[in-house]
Amino acid sequence: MQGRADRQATNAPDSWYGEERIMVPTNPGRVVDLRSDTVTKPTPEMRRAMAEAEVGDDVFMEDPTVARLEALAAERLGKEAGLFVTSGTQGNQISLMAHTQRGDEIILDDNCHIFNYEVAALAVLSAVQARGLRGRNGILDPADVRDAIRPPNIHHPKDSLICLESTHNRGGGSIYPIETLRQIRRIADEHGLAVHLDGARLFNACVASGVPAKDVAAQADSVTFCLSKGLAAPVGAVVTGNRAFVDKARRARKMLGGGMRQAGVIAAAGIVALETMVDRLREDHDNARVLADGLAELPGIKIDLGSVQTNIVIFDMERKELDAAGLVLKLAGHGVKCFAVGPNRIRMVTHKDVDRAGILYALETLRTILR
Ligand code: TLP
Repeated sequence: MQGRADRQATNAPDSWYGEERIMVPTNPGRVVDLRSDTVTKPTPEMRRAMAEAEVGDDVFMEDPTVARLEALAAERLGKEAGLFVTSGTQGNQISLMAHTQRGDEIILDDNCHIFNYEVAALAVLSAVQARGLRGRNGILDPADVRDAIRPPNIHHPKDSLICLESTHNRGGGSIYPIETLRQIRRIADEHGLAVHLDGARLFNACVASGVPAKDVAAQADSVTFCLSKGLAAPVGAVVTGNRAFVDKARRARKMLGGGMRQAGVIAAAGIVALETMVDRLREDHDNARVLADGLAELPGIKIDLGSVQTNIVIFDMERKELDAAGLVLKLAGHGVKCFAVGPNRIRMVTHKDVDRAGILYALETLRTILR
């Protein structure tokens, strides 16, 4: 049994389900890290750009590299302005703060990141109430959204915002169909609600679906996307929207201590990420497909192949003697890292630092364990 201090010191959960942060033995020989695309390391080009970045004080709005990244992000998404933030979580929470008033209600799917993995920040920072709906692989039915919007009444909270997520993390990397987004946008407009899109993996969705980022972003008032997931920058996300929204968001960022100074050093990597790393996400999707197809052939594993649309692979264990946490531990012993996301559910995420050989090794290891 490890002490609390030990567990906190690792700061890398081996499971999001049940007891967290128990160190697992890893095979020092070979490591295939499928825990998340957040583990990707910056490319040599990013490191060079960071070393050479022109910088200034970004709280004074004098950092030319940050300004360039924000303009590039806004342009890619067809929005008026962008704001460089420290993380996807910060981008989402700043957006909630900018869109809502204390006591409002926000509508979201109950499996989304904002509701499950942001430490209840919506309640703490924005003092809003969440109305969780059950989506299909995280994708909401527009009719459910319409039904959830409350008519004005002295007893009711005011519904002010709909939050969507694409690709959807706990939905297994699922993509919001553009027509569904359009329908939800129309419903929001009819009722005067804003729409925020958590597009942490927006470019995975765009590359896989062929729908341009601008078309997706047009369905939302604000969009956050991450630079430090599949795009492999070391830090950061960008929030985009119209100028008035971004002005509010900038104040909220400052309030949270997210006003950074010579942030061009990290923004430089974000520019390289946007300019060079988007198209290669296809490789991650192809690897996820190989992984999913291989998993489908293994005994005691249940996987919905149709749900694997991008770089996230979620599957269920159907064995009495081995639960998800047990399999995670066994895999880690062979250097294959992944997370349990439920008692019998495991998530694996493909990314640029795991190549096809790594995927085949992970499958071979699974085959050996489950034989
Ligand atoms: N997701 C992480 C964990 O926090 C769960 C991961 O490994 O997938 N929105 C979505 C849809 C996300 O998946 C994440 C990160 C975030 C927001 C937050 O991004 P960061 O980690 O930059 O705060």
